[in-house]
Amino acid sequence: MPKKLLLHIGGREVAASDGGTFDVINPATGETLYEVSHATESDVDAAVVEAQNAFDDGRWRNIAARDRARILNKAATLLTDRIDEFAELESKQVGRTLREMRAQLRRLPEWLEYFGAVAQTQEGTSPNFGANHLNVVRRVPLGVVALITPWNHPLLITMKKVSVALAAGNSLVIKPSELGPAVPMVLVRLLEEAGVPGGVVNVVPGLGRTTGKALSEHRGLAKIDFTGGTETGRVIAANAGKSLIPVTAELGGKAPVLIFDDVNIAQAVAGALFAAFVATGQTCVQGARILVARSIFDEVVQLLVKRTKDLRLGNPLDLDTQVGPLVSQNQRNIVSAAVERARQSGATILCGGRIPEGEQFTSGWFYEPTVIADVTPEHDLWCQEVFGPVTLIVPFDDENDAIAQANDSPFGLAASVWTRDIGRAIRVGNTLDCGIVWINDHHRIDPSSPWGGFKASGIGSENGLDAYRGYTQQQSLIINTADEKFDWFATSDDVRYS
Ligand code: TXE
Repeated sequence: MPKKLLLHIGGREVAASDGGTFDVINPATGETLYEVSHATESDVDAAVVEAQNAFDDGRWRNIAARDRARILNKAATLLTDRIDEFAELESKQVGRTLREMRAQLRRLPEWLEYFGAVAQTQEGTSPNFGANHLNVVRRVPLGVVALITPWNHPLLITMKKVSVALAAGNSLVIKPSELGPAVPMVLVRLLEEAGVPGGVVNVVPGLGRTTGKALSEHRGLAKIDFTGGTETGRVIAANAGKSLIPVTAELGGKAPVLIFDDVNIAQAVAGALFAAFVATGQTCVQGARILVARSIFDEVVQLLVKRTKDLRLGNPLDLDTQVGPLVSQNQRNIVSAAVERARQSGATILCGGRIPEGEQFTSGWFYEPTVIADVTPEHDLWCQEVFGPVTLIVPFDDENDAIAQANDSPFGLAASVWTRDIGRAIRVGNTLDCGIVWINDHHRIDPSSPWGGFKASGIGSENGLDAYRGYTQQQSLIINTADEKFDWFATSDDVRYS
């Protein structure tokens, strides 16, 4: 029997106002895991109203920063105690391997601790306004913020946004992905158990075209923070524009992995393999184009293909499994259609490129890890984000050619550069047109380190001090300290005019 999940509004669990539900399916088995209440437009409105009431009466934002931080630290401790349970839930609902989810979720308490510390160490400024005035500038929270999150790292991405939004004193309405709402919903209960007052964090699960649309069009919001596809990002940013509110958007990518000829080939290939296939390739920073110096190209191809064929595909709950299924039938259709188009337009499928055979794969959305050669800028696949276990491998002639190929993309989220030449690493890193560049590494993240894209990969960034600033606004208090009369329109001479 699927478990029931309700909306979370005003500190209470409630059914959708029209009784509607949707199902969450385990992508590895096809089993229905949850029957989730589907928030209607009026439920979304109720959630925004509750969040606004919580903001207006100051039940969270007026708590001293040190006490807010204590509550966030308590939530971090509660989360640490439940990592294994949450990792298993996460793995079942989106098919990410248990070994990945344990490793990822173990880090999440750091976000609560980091932003709690940031909130406590924030200080205002006092610009030099002049002799007769004292100017105090401080940062205040925004109000009700909408967090619209995807399915690929359900809890990590929710945590990145929730921790900073709460630390800054805002009230929240979260619309988790319809494919992975369970763990974000359990997180809310955990936050309230730690001491976040009811009404401060509200959750309205539902489909994007209904609940997500209603939330992003709601005129009671002070900000929208979105992670998802670029096309959805454009729609949401347009809605934010109509309300004249800021939007942070973390969107698609097609991250290049640049491998120069001075590397240790085994290490660089291990890095490229991780970049391409962690999360079954369903991450915005997936190493989707592996660019390799021509002199070592054949050797890298040979080893990469061997290592890719050796990856263990299977039940994500099995700790030996290295690659799980795709999140949904739709996502597998997108992946397999992209590979077919490439095949038909002359690309060479070096390995994978098909649905695996075998009893264990029949009821899930599995796809073989795939490496493709002979893809040029004329192919769709050069720029198109596949969001699956598919990577391209392409030779380059020299540093300039590598940079030109890497930057030839509408996206600009991330890249990695593999070389032992420190000068080259910095030179190339500085020239890449993207928000995150790893040198001899890929996909590393820290709550203190900005994470955001250039070009069609997004607006603004998560993590770090800038993210905190993005959840606050400046208020300038200008205090008259002069003991003199002021009357601009007075007719007598005994007053000061300026
Ligand atoms: O994302 P969507 P989907 C990319 C990836 C993937 C593609 C589509 O290429 O193949 O996006 O994936 C909500 N108004 N990424 O369909 O639709 C939706 O309910 C308001 C990259 O899953 O963007 C969910 O909560 N909200 C990515 C969230 O938006 C709407 C992660 C993301 O869903 C909405 C995921 C609307 N009109 C996919 N339509 C990354 N950057 O990591 C949908 N939503």
